[in-house]
Amino acid sequence: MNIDELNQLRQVACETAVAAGKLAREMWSQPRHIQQKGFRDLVTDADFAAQHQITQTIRAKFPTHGFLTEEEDSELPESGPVIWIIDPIDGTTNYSRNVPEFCISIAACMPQAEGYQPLAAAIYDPMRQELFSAAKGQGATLQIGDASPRATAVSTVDSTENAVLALDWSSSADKRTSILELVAELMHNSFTVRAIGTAALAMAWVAAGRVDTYINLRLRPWDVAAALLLVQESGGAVTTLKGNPIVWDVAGMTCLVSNGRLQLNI
Ligand code: 2AM
Ligand code: CA
Repeated sequence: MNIDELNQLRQVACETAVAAGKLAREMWSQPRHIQQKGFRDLVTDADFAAQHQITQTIRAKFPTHGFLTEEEDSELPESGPVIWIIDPIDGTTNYSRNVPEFCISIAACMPQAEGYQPLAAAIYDPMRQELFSAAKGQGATLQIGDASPRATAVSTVDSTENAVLALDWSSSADKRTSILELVAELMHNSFTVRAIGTAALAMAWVAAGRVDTYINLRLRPWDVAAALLLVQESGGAVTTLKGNPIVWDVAGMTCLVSNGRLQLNI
């Protein structure tokens, strides 16, 4: 894929993420219709509305492309030369309770034998009007409001004792136990530990050097795809806890996101 094609994917990812963010923000102050779709797993009417708006816009521009979306939609084609991996609202628990930490995550990916290669990505935080975006080999940027986009870079922190570590708890009991065991150790060795509630935005913050690491033991592809490219294009790495390449799996993926300089020894 040439640079013009990559930039076109990035542009569409950005436009659709910002438009969906505006919709989510408009719906923010209205009463939410909230459903429980799984154990400790919520979906709201805003998730469905944002996803529908995003997928309709992308389908009109790229009729041959496929989709992998968090919210089920049997009308969407699953295969194509490019797969759009979309989380219409990442941080739904926060959103449903009016905690202003959530984002829209959109990635255009090349399907591979095992998993996906993100080509272009956008993550939009509508409460702060922060647009993170990247294209493969072209770097990553953060645009705040109407200001010019600026290149993002991971932090230079290279010792655990100075590191701000971000994480999320996961919904399952066994993953929470594992995270608690990790935190029991890291809490004493690190500067501090934050739980964010939106994996995609926390990973974008690693890309922007705001936090040094993010750990999650059960992420889905739509939580990871866009942020993976942002982190890589900002000089960081997304691996398993042991530092191996991540294993794409819709059932759940373990991810250690870091600035590439820290050795956590976990
Ligand atoms: P979501 O808000 O889009 O559902 C916070 O714990 C992070 O984990 C969020 O990014 C959230 O995404 C994700 N998450 C929530 N429930 C999950 C589940 N059952 N499996 C995997 N990830 C989940
Ligand atoms: Ca979601």
